[in-house]
Amino acid sequence: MTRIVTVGAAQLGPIQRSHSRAQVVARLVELLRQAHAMGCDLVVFPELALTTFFPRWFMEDQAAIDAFFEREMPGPETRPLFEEAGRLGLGFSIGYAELATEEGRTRRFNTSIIVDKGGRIVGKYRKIHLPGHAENEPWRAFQHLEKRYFEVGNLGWPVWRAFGGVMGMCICNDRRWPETWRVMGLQGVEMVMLGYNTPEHNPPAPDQDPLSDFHNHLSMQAGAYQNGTWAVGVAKAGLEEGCMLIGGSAIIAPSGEIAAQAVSRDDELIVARCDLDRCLSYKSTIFNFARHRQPHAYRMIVERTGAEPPP
Ligand code: ING
Repeated sequence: MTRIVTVGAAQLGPIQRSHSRAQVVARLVELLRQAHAMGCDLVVFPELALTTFFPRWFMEDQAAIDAFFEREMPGPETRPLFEEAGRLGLGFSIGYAELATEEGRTRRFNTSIIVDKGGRIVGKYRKIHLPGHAENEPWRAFQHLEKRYFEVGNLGWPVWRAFGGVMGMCICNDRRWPETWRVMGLQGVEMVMLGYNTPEHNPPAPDQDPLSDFHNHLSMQAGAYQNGTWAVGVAKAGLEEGCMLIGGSAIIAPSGEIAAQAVSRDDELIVARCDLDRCLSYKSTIFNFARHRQPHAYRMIVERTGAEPPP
């Protein structure tokens, strides 16, 4: 039996600060149309796909910051995306900055959703691993203030039955942490969708810059293989407000092999026919968690936050 989901990874080129949401949504709609022409069931868009990556700037005026957030999803400017997807019979996943009122207070998250072919939001995820820093660090060529502008996600890493399989999400820096993948692996995930905005240069660690693309694929290929799941990693890429973001969007099989990969740093759709039953070989043998894992030996992973070397 094969359960094929034809997936489009819709990589975005730069979104400049001057680009309106309407202009961006038009680009997303064009990518939906290309995906439909290629027979896709599902399209994955990047992290914070509606605006420029604003955490690169130190801002103190909350109204200026909140201009980058969505108060409703879909809202007036994003509804055309939902409508076109419905017309084309496509599901999609998209990342955006979420401004919500919960428990009587305003909350701000780096969020992604899964929308099914009927236009229903079937899943929401809020980014848990927030990289960077919370205070202005003017020594940097550009800031990375996700710890300032977003709260740590409060939804865990759920998975949902959709598109004939078990679907999950994570966002950008999450992909570098094996815990992210394993929590979804322990729920039987068969496809992890994720978007990223990854600068080529990381001011605190310039030695790693030449390996930015390698570390991107290493993280996703490892996560996919070690949990017997497909992975769809989608970049916002290119020179965005003077900051070069890596591309390298890829669709990765449960074997860890790259099934499709972007070759530009612009808007680019890549497509793969993903047979979800390819997960079974890994989940039933080498990564049969029930048969092989030894949680009693892993307690330190949950009980300890930072590394504590011996005296
Ligand atoms: N971006 C980066 C990522 O983890 C980062 C964080 C910045 C990593 C610079 C390395 C260098 O891919 C986000 N948005 O998490």
